[in-house]
Amino acid sequence: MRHSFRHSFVAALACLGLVPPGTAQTVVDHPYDTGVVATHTLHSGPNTAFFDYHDNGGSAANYSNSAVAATSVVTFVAAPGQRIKVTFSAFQTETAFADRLFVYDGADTSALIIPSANAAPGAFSCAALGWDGTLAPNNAGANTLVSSGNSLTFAFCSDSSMNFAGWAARVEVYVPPPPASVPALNDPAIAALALLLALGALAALRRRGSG
Ligand SMILES: [Ca+2]
Repeated sequence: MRHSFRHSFVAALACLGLVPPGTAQTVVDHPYDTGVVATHTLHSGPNTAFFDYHDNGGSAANYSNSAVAATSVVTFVAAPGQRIKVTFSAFQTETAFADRLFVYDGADTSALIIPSANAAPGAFSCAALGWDGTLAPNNAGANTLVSSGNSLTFAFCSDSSMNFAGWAARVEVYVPPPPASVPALNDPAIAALALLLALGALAALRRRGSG
């Protein structure tokens, strides 16, 4: 009884759009200096599954100091032909000497970087083009990344002091928006065309009447 009530309650929330339609495959915490690229593959099909992706401290703790970008790497992969969307719900790293999340549009860190506007901030810092502060990585609207292919790679760098809450993001298969709909009749261009057609028809009727 209790279970069925809970099930109904969740279903009702889902109808209201308050909970996601899919279920997280698993929680992915960013690797910390493991030296091994962690690869996570999304199940095929939109909204069937997603990853909850966090910094190495998970959802509750700050990220660790002294993360080395070269050995703290994770790659997300979707089925061939699909793309990946990442939506950040939280993002906070140090800016003073910059702890940075790097994003690469491909299967490893040799892929094209999705750059921030950040330059390298100093001797104790991480490299340029990584994302820091409270501006979450994005290339498709605020807080949102979309890959051009079927994989996306993240690397994280932090210096030896000062750490913050890090990030929380959802990683899922990208669902492209539907193609543009038929233009509405109130579209000015369509209205002008309709007017021209009507005038033409009127002129033809007049010619027929006078001929
Ligand atoms: Ca730091």
